[in-house]
Amino acid sequence: MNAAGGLVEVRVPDLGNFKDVAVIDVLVKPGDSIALDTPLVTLESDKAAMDVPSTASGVVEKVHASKGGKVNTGDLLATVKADGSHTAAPAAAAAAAPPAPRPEASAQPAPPAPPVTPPTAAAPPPAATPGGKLTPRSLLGVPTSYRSDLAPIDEPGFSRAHAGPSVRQFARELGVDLGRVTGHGFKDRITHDDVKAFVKGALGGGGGGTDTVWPALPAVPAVDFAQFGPTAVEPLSRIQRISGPRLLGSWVNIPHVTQFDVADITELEQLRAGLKDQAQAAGVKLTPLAFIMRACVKALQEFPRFNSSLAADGANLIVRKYLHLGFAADTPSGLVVPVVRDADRKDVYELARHLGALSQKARAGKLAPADMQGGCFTISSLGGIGGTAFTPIINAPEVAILGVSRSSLQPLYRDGGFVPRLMLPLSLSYDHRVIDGAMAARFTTYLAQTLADARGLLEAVP
Ligand code: CAO
Repeated sequence: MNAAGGLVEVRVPDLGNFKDVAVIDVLVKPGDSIALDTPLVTLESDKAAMDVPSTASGVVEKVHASKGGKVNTGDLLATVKADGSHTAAPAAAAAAAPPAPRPEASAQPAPPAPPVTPPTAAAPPPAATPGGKLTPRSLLGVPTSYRSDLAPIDEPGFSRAHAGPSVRQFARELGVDLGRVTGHGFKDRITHDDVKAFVKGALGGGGGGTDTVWPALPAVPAVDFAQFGPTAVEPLSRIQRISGPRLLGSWVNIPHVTQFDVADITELEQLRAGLKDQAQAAGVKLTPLAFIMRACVKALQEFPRFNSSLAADGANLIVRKYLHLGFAADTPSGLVVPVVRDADRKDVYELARHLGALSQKARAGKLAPADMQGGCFTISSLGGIGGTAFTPIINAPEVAILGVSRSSLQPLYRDGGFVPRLMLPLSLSYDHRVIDGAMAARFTTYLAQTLADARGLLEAVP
């Protein structure tokens, strides 16, 4: 800053290593009367934002910076016709000894604050906000109410938003995309309260009676891949755009554990081979999945907790007395989960018939919403494709999902020697808040035994 004939030049303070910092807002115009410390412009680097305050009181003579432009240390931002009542120390002092990140409206300009790294869901939970409460879920480091409404930050939109540095930093800590927040401050500037209101809205009013608000997950950095080679943009399918946030919501909200097991289906496959043609003649494709469904029904009847959902209060379980089974279907437009209703009242043939009809409908893109609603437990079978195990994501609000991989002949040690047996890999992911490991192991053990008892699966359903 230089004073000449009552004119004070306000320049960009020492920005440390930051170069070409964006001017995201110009807060004054020529003719404005300003006080010492009135913010003149807002700068934002990829790490932080700051207001640059006036170093004199008086009237703005000229604004040299423009919104959307880039500046560096020492660049001229504005000329102020000083009234002589208040003038701050020359900026050279600040440049010689860069101050620590300043609170907003400090008299001393400072370099942008260090980056704020929002904690991840896996990190230890941060302290509750004033007046907030720590809930059991927060103690596990799980966001109290992470919703896809707090979408990843769109940087250009965030950068254009009309907000001061501390609000920008606050928004970053909470993972709020300022581009989606409506400002109610002076000249529609976004305030802290606007950000809080946005988060509360996104969390549906605070989620479970707590005011505690957790940061969203850190965004994956946006990369300009074109700098490394040619690229093409392919839009996600409509189904993928719908299922993506649901999968993410389930993945981040539910503590998943996957229990692996194998079932000896040698006899089942022998039995199925003998019945297949006859079933086909009757218009039913008798695949292993129909038998697996029947076995799952039996296991769910034996372990009703797997047919439950956590109540919204997080303190109770809702145990269903009906049994609709979902199965993941791979379709040209993406993953869908049709539901076989009242699976407990259907024998293997009926299950196979519904499975075939719903699969066909799914591939033709003809499933009605009702075909995909009301599921209690889901089976995801990749057995027709390949693989030995995987970790399926629970289809929330269900509490468990069974993954099935491709069966293969394995040597099994029996009666003093190895015998070839057809083994089916099972991968059961479960919600550890509802199901503990011992129960999951009992469930898969029971399921494996049920699958091994092929004839039992063919029994008529009462
Ligand atoms: N091991 C070995 N072979 C298996 C098998 C297994 N576990 N499961 C099925 N097969 C065989 C079947 O017997 C059939 O062989 P034949 O035609 O010789 O009888 C073949 O694989 C194909 O079966 P299918 O896939 O047509 O029928 P299905 O009833 O097993 O499965 C469906 C139906 C809709 C579940 C399946 O087609 C599908 O879409 N699977 C993918 C599910 C998926 O994407 N899951 C991942 C979700 S998470 O991203």
